[in-house]
Amino acid sequence: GKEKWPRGEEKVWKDAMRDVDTEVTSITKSFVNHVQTSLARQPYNLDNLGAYQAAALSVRDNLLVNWNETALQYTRKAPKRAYYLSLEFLMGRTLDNALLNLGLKDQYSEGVKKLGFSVEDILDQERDAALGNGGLGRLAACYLDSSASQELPVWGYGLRYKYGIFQQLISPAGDQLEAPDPWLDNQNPWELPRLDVSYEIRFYGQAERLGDGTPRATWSGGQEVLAVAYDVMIPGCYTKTTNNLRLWESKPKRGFDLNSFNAGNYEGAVEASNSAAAITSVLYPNDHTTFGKELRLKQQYFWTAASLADILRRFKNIGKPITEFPDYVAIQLNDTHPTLAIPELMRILIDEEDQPWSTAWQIVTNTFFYTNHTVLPEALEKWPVPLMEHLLPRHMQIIYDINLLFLQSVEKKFPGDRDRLGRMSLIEEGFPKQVRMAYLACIGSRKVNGVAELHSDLVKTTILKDFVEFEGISKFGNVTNGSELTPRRWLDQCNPELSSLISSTLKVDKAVWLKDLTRLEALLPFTEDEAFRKEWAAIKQRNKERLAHHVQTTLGFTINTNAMFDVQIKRLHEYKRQTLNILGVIHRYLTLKNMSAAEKKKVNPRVVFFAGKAAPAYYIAKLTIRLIVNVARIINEDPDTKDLLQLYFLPDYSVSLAEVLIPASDISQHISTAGTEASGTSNMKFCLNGGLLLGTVDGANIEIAEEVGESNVFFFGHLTPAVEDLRYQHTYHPTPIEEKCPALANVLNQVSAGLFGDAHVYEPLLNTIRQGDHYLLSDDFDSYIAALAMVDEAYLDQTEWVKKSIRTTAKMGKFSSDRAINEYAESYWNIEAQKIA
Ligand code: 7GP
Repeated sequence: GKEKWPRGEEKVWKDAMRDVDTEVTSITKSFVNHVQTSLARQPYNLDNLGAYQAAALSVRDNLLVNWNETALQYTRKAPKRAYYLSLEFLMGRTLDNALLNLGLKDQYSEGVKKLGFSVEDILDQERDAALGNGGLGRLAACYLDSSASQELPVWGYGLRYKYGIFQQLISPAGDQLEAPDPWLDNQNPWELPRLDVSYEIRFYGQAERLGDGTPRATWSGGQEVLAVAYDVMIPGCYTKTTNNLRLWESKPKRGFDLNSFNAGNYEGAVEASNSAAAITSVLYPNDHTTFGKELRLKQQYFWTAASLADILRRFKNIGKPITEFPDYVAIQLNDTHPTLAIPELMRILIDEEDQPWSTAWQIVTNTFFYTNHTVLPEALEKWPVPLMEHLLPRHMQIIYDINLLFLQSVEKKFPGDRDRLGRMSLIEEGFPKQVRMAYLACIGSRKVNGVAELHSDLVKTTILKDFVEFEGISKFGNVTNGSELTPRRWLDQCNPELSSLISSTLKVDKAVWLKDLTRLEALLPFTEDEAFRKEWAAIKQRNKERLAHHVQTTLGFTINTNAMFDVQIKRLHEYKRQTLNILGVIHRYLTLKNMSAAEKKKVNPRVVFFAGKAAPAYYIAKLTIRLIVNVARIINEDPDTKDLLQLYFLPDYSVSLAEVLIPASDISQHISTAGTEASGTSNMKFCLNGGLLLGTVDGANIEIAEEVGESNVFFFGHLTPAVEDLRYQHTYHPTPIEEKCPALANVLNQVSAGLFGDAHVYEPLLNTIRQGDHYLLSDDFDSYIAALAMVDEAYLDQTEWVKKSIRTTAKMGKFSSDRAINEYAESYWNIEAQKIA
């Protein structure tokens, strides 16, 4: 609304089309050209949104050339390729990333400036592509970036949801409200509709075995839906390689159902067409829980079937026999969501390609790879057999066949062990019976991995223990998520000042160290260089001011930038223990309230930030948000404490918000109950940006501490092996919290008494701790408070703190997604880099 235009000078706009070509003038020329032709708008009369669109279209032209060249060379050389099947890709914004990867950011900044725009304002117009919930989806996005940067022939396959993750609003009472995210409302310049690439996908209908001595069957009738491809270009960093992410959209097969139409049932016909379009309408906003909704299963099959059909068509173009499929194709299953690809490939090989069962199974088990992302029992996918039989009758037959042969081989190895057969069956007994997707993914894959050392060990010793005993340990591996940290986005892009300081200090071009993060180790000697430390600290300070400015302009709060910035940003979940953090904040508040003025003088001010979404049906997680918001309301207004303690819940956490928060953090919290966070990935991003880590001995925290040294992280809490015993104690020999942890009891009682309003509202949340305390808050509270005190203490010595910060960044080499993707490429997929000339 406040924008002023026309912008720039009319003469400059006119001259733009006539200037002799230099790098910058060819940019302005292409920009002005897109304004006039693609956008059909008048030049010299354009708002920031229009400018963003013109810039995006112009950058897209650059990408398209590389994208076509990459595709052409892959087709010509026909190397083995890998396909990353993920129901979520949390891409965030594209323009800035594309500019940096192309090495054109400075030229574009100059070009748009000539026309009267600031590149920052333009970049800010882009809406996040938020087709994901959290870690799993962001990891997929980072892996695509790294694959392209490492010149690896990898494509992503996902769904083109009309609505991404919901927009989070906070009501006056502090409740999370969910609004739809119509991210495609302003045309998306980054996708290319491929109306020529489409497949017919069947649901329901009848499956009949031929009964001719072959395993073949027919599948007919039911509903047929069209899958149409939309392609998204994935540029590599400082390379021509530009890979592809193919997203499927569902459409009715023929506008609408002709049969109903002929029968005069117009409404029925429109309904059928709506139900086809509904398949890709919305991303399910739950992570770590399964719901058993038919539409979700439809999404999973629709996407895996379309992707496999596409992969198969490409393979067939090479002209090799189908038995060589695994020599040309590796398919990575991002958790169990795409597991139906296993019975679907069996169906194609048997029913359509007429392969014998054993050949088909041989092909399948050499093609797929399965990554597990959580050991939480409520997140292990299961589908009711009756639903599967109804929606996918042929696949259910195949799953039964797989199970029969599988259990026969288990019986052979462990004769008479009925318990074991029951435990390992793909079908869980009960009402209804359910298909255990993790087991199907495991036996249908060539290799299985977890995402950090501890997590991979837990996979092997808990949820897949029987499978390790049966199939042998060598099938089970680990690829630590160095991943989620794309060195480009999560340093160069979100923290440009730190990036330039590193380049000038190391005397190495960023094109080099951004692609070899281990080079950061050369920063270590500079911990002793006072001038360097000063500059390092000054950059952190400016990043804090940038965040404060962002909060001021978007929310109207004034933040004390002389305070320590303490950040916890992630999905709201009991296992991630945001509740522990907020109870710790209350504890600090109560302690400050009891201090004398003299004591307060010694206290270092702290600002605590939270951000994150809760699944809409996750009542306890939503109560935690409400508590945070209401505690903030009280303490930020309290004259006794407000200079020393501030608390903010920043609504609508997103990739873009993370890009502002992460570089500004002094300390970040990763405080899951030991053994519950598979890896965590923001922990690495904070550390890369010189933020220190306060955490439990869990997930990738452990490996981060191994790299940076335990003296540079703040660890607390019980260790994984103790968790089971502690839970047993809670259940069978509960000790009242008053006795076990008086400090925590006091905090809980203050909340119950209504210190933050709504006395009764928080009881269900508090009761999760008072009764059962599954996530062990009462066991870890005291050591948590002690760790927070150690952080305070350490922060007082700013020289040593900055040294820790530098050391932390310097030792993050291992956690590059480039390293992770190379491990997948070499040890799993067996694919090689392809130089695109
Ligand atoms: C997450 C894990 O919780 C997190 O620890 C890990 O870093 C991340 O995956 C990437 O590996 N899991 C999910 O986001 C998720 O939805 C359920 O898991 C399938």
